[in-house]
Amino acid sequence: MRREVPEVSDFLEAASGVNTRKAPIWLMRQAGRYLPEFIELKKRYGFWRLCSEPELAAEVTLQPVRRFGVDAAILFSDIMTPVPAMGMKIEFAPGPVIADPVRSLADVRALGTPARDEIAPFVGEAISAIRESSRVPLIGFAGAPLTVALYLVEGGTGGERRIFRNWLQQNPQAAHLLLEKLTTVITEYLTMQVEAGAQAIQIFDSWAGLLDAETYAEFSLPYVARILTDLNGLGVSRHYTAINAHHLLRDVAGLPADVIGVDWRTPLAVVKDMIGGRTVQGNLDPCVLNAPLEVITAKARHVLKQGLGGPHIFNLGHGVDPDTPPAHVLHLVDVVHEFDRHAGDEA
Ligand code: 1CP
Repeated sequence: MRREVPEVSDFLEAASGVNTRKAPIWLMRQAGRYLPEFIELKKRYGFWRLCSEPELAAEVTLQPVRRFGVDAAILFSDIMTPVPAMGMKIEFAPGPVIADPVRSLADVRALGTPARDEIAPFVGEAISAIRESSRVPLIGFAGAPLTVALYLVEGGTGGERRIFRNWLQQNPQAAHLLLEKLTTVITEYLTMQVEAGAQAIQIFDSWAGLLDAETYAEFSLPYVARILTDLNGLGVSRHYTAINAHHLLRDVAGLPADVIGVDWRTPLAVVKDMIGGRTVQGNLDPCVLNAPLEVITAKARHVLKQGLGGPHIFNLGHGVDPDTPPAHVLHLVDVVHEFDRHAGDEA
């Protein structure tokens, strides 16, 4: 069940704007919860040890590469990994839980902005270990400031996130200070990942779509733009994905990212028209992976056709669901690899 890593990377080519013959594929949340080999390790060590022990994080990162032959690995970690060094206690059950959430201006002022090498040094060690043991291109990642802030303020997962939306409206000064601090820490954290060997950087703005366009333009857009601008010149592709963000697309398209990811609601053809030759990433509905194989084939080919005429990195429209059969993921990878984008049909 072990697959080889190809010599020439379609992923790195497509991420740098080349209209490759094959669409490279990686999947958001490709390591983890639906893979039996992950579930076994998690039972033995617990989620946080898998993130914080470099050898374990490296092993989990490479599991989907070996099993499926995906074209890139994404570091096994979480968007909340930089938060403990800022002075917040966090647990996972399984989503992030914060017993003492951030609420007042004083709470925000008390948060630290640790130096680059103090944020999560074990992540840099995991990245070095992965680069030493595999040729597969490695994606580092972070949450967007807004999305990380949501967990810090809500304190837990679930519900309609009204605590956070109320908080933004009631405490704009505290909100901007929190987002400032997160922007500083996330920029340093991502720079550290690149210095350690990450070859691309993915920013997840999973909760951007909660906001109307005006509120997004105030509380997320400028902070993401600053991170992307500061990472320019590091020689890696910068990927940004906002979820449920069809109504924000004009702003998202204007961001200085090299690769724009979208969820399954937005047709790739629409995005391509807005991003002027840059690379599009996405966007099969993760639920399709629970359908019979012939449905997966047809729907994946539909996404592939939508991506023609410019650089495309195939992905899901959000993370792999926990109940996804691994055999269906393997089938998807094969369907994507068999599609000849220059012929517009199967190779
Ligand atoms: O290969 C991979 O992609 C796995 C590495 C990874 C990544 C990229 C994990 C492991 N988490 C993430 C990013 C992440 N974490 C995001 C952005 C992407 C997305 O929207 O899916 C978000 C929003 C989180 C927050 C988070 N952490 C959640 C979601 C909570 C919610 O609000 O619904 C959860 C469940 C976690 C814990 C977590 N992170 C990762 C795993 C495998 C798990 C589950 C832990 C377990 O199995 O107990």
